[in-house]
Formats: sequence, structure tokens, C-alpha cells
Amino acid sequence: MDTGSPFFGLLLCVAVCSVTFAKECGMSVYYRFDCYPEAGSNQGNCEARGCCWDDSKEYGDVGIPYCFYPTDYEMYQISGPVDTDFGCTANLTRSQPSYYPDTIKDLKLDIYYETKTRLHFKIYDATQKRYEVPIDTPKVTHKASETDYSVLFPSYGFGFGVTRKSTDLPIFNTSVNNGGFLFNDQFIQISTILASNYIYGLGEHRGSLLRSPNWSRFTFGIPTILLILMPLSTVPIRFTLDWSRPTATPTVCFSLTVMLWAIIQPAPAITFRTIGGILDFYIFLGPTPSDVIQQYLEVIGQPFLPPYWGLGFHLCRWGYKSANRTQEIVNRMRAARIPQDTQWNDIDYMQSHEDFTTDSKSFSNLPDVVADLHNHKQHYISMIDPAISSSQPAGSYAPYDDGVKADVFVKDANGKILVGKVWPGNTAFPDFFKPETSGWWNTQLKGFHSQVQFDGVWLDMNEPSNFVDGSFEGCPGNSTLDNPPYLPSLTHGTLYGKTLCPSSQQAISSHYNLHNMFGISEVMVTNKVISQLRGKRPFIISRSTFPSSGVYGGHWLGDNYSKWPDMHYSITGILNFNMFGIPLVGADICGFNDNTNEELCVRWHQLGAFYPFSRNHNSLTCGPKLCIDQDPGAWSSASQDIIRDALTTRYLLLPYLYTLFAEAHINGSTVARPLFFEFPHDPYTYAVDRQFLWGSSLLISPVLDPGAQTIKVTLPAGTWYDFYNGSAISISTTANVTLDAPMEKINLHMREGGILPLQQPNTTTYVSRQGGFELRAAICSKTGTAEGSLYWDDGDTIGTYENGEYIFLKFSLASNTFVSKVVHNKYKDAGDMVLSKVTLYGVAKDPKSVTVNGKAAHYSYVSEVGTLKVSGLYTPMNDTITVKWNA
Ligand code: MIG
Repeated sequence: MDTGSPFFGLLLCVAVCSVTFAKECGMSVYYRFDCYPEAGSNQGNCEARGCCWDDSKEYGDVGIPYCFYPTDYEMYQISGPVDTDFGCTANLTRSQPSYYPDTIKDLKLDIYYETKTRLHFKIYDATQKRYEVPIDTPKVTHKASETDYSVLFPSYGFGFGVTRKSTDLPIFNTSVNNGGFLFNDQFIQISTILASNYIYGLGEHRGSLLRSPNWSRFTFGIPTILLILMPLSTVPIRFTLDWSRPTATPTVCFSLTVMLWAIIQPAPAITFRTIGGILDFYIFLGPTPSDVIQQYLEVIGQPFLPPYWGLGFHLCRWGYKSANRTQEIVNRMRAARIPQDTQWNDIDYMQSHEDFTTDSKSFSNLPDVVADLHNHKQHYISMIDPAISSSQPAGSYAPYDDGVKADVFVKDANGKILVGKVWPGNTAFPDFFKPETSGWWNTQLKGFHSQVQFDGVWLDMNEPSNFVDGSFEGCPGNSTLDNPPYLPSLTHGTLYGKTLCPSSQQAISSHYNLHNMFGISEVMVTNKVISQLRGKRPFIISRSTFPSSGVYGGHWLGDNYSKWPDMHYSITGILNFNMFGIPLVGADICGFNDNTNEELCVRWHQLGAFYPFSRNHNSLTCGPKLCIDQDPGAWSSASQDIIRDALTTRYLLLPYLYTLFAEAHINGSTVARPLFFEFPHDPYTYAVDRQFLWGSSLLISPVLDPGAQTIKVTLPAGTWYDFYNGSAISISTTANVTLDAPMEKINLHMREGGILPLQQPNTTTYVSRQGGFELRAAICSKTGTAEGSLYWDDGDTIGTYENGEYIFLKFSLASNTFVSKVVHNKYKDAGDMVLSKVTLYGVAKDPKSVTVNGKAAHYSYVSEVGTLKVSGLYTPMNDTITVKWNA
């Protein structure tokens, strides 16, 4: 592959001049950027665009564009740049219109040197204000005094680049002059060379974690982070990665636009296309993957801290069909003593699928089910769809009547309420960006809550989803918003396929601009409303997300299939959403569409016990019949035992999981993370997506194939302790290791050097929170040390961290001494926290004695695995605890 740096001879922040070349089509095929992304290209229409044509398929039919930009393709000329308080600014102009309508010939490029590791740039219409995404981001008016990046401009044409100062390697480089930078009212395109082909992120998808650079197209609509692993070394090893080199991750976050499409090609390079708004990019320098995410979340917001009960096990299905059946399902969970914190209902609880109602026959006793859950300290979650039935007789359905009065609904292009069709029939769609809508939504949720005391809300269908295209009356044929000049291939063919007309009007802009924010606007309003209503932490799970959604709620990965590959790819989804700042994420355990089977469902519970958001959910019908039950209580008692074990292990680990959520909330770290986050210097981890970590210390290696009794795992170099019994695997270089994985086991390993806070599990978080704590340490084989922490509060009060109403403990272990120290304590019930057990993995010799706070303690030692257990303790945790052993 071509390794030539297009950055040769670039100048730093200086004025440039233009040079004209002859049409040049002979670049490497990897550098062919698509000039005719629509269907129907041919030599004639391609050359009419001033582009090169080659359909020889000489390199195979792998997606190489036939029509591509010549290296001297006409582009914007840059004038400036000039230095400003915030960084630098330049004017971009082109004299001739491009081949799409409404070329914006005069553009401005502002580059903000926001922090040492964060650069922000915008390219926008120099004369007319265009739509910009309404999410809060830091406003920086003065440039950082020191930066890890430099900005460079080429000596001709449009473009600029960002390099990492320490290496001089380009991170972002738009000066690929054959990339076709275009800025038209409804077609904006920018390409950049990427520094490596280890590419991650780019929105929600079911597939491998590592993105293929081979002409992959992404029609993801929702702009999310792109993460690139690149070398930190100055040696030009971009294309033949030197395995021994340290690597780092810059990242580009194209977070702020209308809709977005991307294509990655093997240069490696990426092209972004959008149909509106402006270009608004952030680049984060890391250098580690975790740093990158933290820097990203400083811009879009750190995730909310879920209520503790929300980390318990959730059970749901579409098609219980009655409150009684729902109760039976809960009862059989209790009878089997399988942990469960919440029960959910899908749309079948509603009367004719209308929001804020309950079916008068089969769900009339729903309040009793909810009361029963509450009596058992369990919780209840209701589905609420955004679409509001609009065809009930006037005066009979307040949500619609009130909504009309308060004027909350999205309007069509002519100013009438847009009517679509969803579950209840004809429906109107609330405009959650309108201030009036919050009050109205509050009234509806409050009214419903007075009947059914839900504890959390499940927001489905908020893409928004519609059963008809655009509206009941279609969309106005002549609107360029509904039918823009360029469209990528879309699932439903048009922008209004199975959603609202883009030409419909919302308070602050057209639906065209706000479409991808429908979900987040609903989540934001719902978060506010239910926080006030319940006076406790909100719990919201939404199907649609946008950068910043994680500040307000969590996400589930939508309608998967009850198939083994779907189970595997759920790991990609979980890891991606952790990178996107939405750590509370899970997939439907056992699969949604199609019937599951017992083996798959049991294995899926073992994996799902480690989803940050752990919920079993099932569809209504599978073919003509109701889908078979897949709740834990539906299976054989042997399977129930396995599921109980997996979920009980989750409950044992909840203090650790909760601490990770608190750290995510406080620092923007990830909860579930890919191996390469912890081992960024180890290329063998880069493609691992069949295993993942909780935080830095717990490795989860589920079985993902039918019939398996063993699994092959990737273990990075070091010592890994079996979570259950402390037996160690020590390896000097990263290796594939085959482990036993009988049906009843999910492999869990503790990374050496970590200490996990655990708690005596029970069948609800309410009860388990009263149990004694255990601290389990995996002693580092080389240094004899370990460390960890615990964040703890009452688990339900809003703003505990912000108000300081928590306890934070730091654990450290060195020289045969384990210490728990109180770093912060304003948690009112800290006096009830009791340490009952300390487990140490990696103790080489049988100790002669063990003391806890200076007093001899009861202990046991298992020499085969080197495990020391100090148990029978009843030691208050709101003061320093010291455990010592004599070797
Ligand atoms: O049109 O509410 O993704 O979880 O069970 C289907 C019924 C609507 C889609 C959700 C799914 C839910 C289903 N919903």
C-alpha cells in the first residue's frame, strides 16, 4: 500500500496560493474517492462531473468506485489562515458551482484550539446562518496555551491537517485533493486520510468491533464517534504495524450534524457525507483510548448515575397479554429464587395501544402487580411510545386533547398537525423541543403514575417510527427537504420511509434537521419529568440515541434475533455504546425475534449477566404463533440453576459495577470496555470482540457457540486469576488459551493488580445491599501489590455525588498488608456497611498468622491455588481497615 504522506511540504498557518494541474486519474485505487455515490453512474454522467471513469474491475468488484475525483479536482481555495483568540480562521471560496444544487461558494473555517488534547473545527456558510445541532458543548473563546497537536495547511487547494506534535504523524488530513470537498445546501462532503486502519465506532451496528477499511459503507444517520488506533512512534509504521510499538488513539468525533453517512476505504481514508447543517468536528488526542473517551465526554456530557436497582436483573416480554400472566412470571422467578429487580410490560398493557391507559380487561389489575413488586422491593417499568392517538372521539382521550390545546404536536409543511400511524392507529407526534411539551408530558405521565406507579420508563419507537411513509397523506412532493438531491441507500428508500416527513415543522427547526434528535429530545424531557414526579433518580431506556443521550438515559440494542451470531455481536454493541458515552446498555437476552432455544438462552443469560443493563426481552409472535416463553422460569431446573448462578454472580459483583458507573459519571470512563482499552500497546487485543472487561479488572469470556464445552480466549500477557477459585494462568506473551467452559460456567478472570468490591448477593438489590461486603484482590505477581475502590451511596437519591452524599473507599495492597481507606464520607448510612470477608488471590505461602486491625483473625488458605480467605469478619467500613499476614 502507498505509504506516502500527503503532508509533505505543508506549511504551518500561512497563506497559500493555487496551482492548476492537468486532470490526473492515475492515483492508487485505494485513493479513489467516489464522485458518483448515487445509483446509475456511467462514463458520460461521471465525466460531466469532471471526474475520472474506470469500471475495469481489475482489482475485483470490492466497492472501488468507478467514478472518482481526479487529483486536480476543482476545490475551494483557501485564504488565510489568520490567527485568532481561539486558534485560527480561514475563508474558503470557489468560483464555480459544484454539480449538486445550491453550492455555497463562500465558507468559513474556524479552528478552535480548545484544550491541550482537544481541537474543534467548524466549516460553515460565511454569509448565512445554517442549522446547528442544539446540544450544549463547551464554548471556548481562548486557545489553549499548549497543545499536543499542530494544524497545517497545504500549499494549494483546500485542506488542512492535524498532526500529533510528538510524532509528526497526521491524525486528520483533509488535503486529499482528490477527495472532493463539497459544500452545497443539501450535500456536504469531506474526506480525510486516516493514520491507521484500526477503526472503531461509527454508530450502532451488528458486526465485528473492528471496522473493515475495505470500502465499507455506513448509513448510520446518527453521528457518533470514530476511534482510530494509531502509532505513537515516529517510525512510519502506519501500514505494517510494528507489533512492539506503543500505540495511541486520536479520534474524530463527527458529533454534530443532521444526518451522516460514511465510507471507509483502504488508503485508509474516510469520507463523511451529510445533507445539511454545517461541518462540526472534534479531534481528541488521547493518547490512550480511555483518555479519548473522557475527552469526548467532556464535550457531550458524562453519563448519568443509574439507580442501584437499575443494575439488577430486568425481565420483560411483549405478549404476556395480562397482568395475571405478568404476575405469574414474577412468581415463578421468586419461587426459583432467581434474582430479579424489575418487571416490565410492553405495549400490550395499554388499552388499544394508547399511551397512559391500561387495558380495561386484562390489565385492570396492573396496579396490584405493581404494588406486589413494590412490597417485594422490586420495581416496575412501563413502555411509553411517543406517538399519541389522534382519532379518539373529542373529549375521550385527554393526552391528545390536551396536546392540541397546548399545541405540542409536530406540524406538517402546511402547519396542520402531522398525522401518522403507529400502534394505536392514527397518531400525532409530540415536538419535545417545544417548551410547552414538557408541561403537557408531565401532566400525562403524572396522571398515569397516579394509576400505575411505574419506577422507570421504556421509550420505544422514537426514531420516530411510523407505520406509514411520512404521514397519512404522504409528504409534499415538491419539497427538497422530503426529496433532497442526494440520498444514500436507505432501508426504506426515502428520508420519510416509515418516519415523519422531513418537511414537517418543529418549534426550533424542520424535522429534516431535527430527525435524529427526536429520541434524545424525548429522553431529555422524560428525564426531567420523572425525576420531579418520583423525586428519585430517573431510569430511562431509549431505542433512539444521539451524542449526549447517556447524560439522560440508557439504551437497549433493539430487535435482535434469537441466534448465536446476534449474541456474539451484542458485545460489539455494548462496547460501542460505552465508547459513545451511554454505558447503561444491553441487548435482549435470549434474543427478540424468532424462538430461542434452551442452550442459547442459558448461554445468553451467562453473557447477559454482564451487560451493564441486563434484561431478558422477547417478542410477541414467532411466525403465526406466540413466541415460546424465554424467561428464566420457563426452563428446566438444571437451566434455572445455571441462570441463577450467573445472575447471582452479577449481584455479587454489583458494588464493583456501581463503582464503575460512578466513575463513568464522575470521570467519563467506560464501564464495559474492549481489551484494547486496557492493553493499547498490545495489537493482539485490537480485534477481540468475543470477550470484554468490566473496568480494568474483570475479564468476561462467554461461550458464543452451540455445543461448546471449551472456549479459546485471548489472554494478554500477565497473570489472570479465575474469579471463582483464584487459580492463576501466567503467560509472558499474549496468547490464545483454551479454557474449560462446561454449560454451567461463564469464565471470569481477575486481572492481576485489581481489587474488586463485592457483596453477599440475594434475589433483589434491596436485600443484597444489606449484606456484608467482600473485598477480593488479585495480587500482582511481580510487585505483590493490588488496588481498587468502592463508591457507595443510598443508590436512589438524585445528585448524591454532586452533593457529596456518598462514601468513597480506596483499597491498596502491598507487602502483605491490605488497607481500606476512607477518602470521602458523607453517606449517612455508612455505619451500616460491614466487611465480612477478604479474599486474596496470589498468596504464595501459607501465612503464619493473619490480623485484622491488629487482632488475630480467622482465615483459611488453599495452597494449590494460593488463595487466602479471611472470613467471619464484622468490621465497619467507615474507618480504616488493615489486614496483615505473616509469610
Ligand atoms: O413495532 O412494543 O424494539 O422491543 O417489544 C414494534 C413492541 C414495537 C419494538 C421494540 C420491541 C418491542 C416492540 N416494539
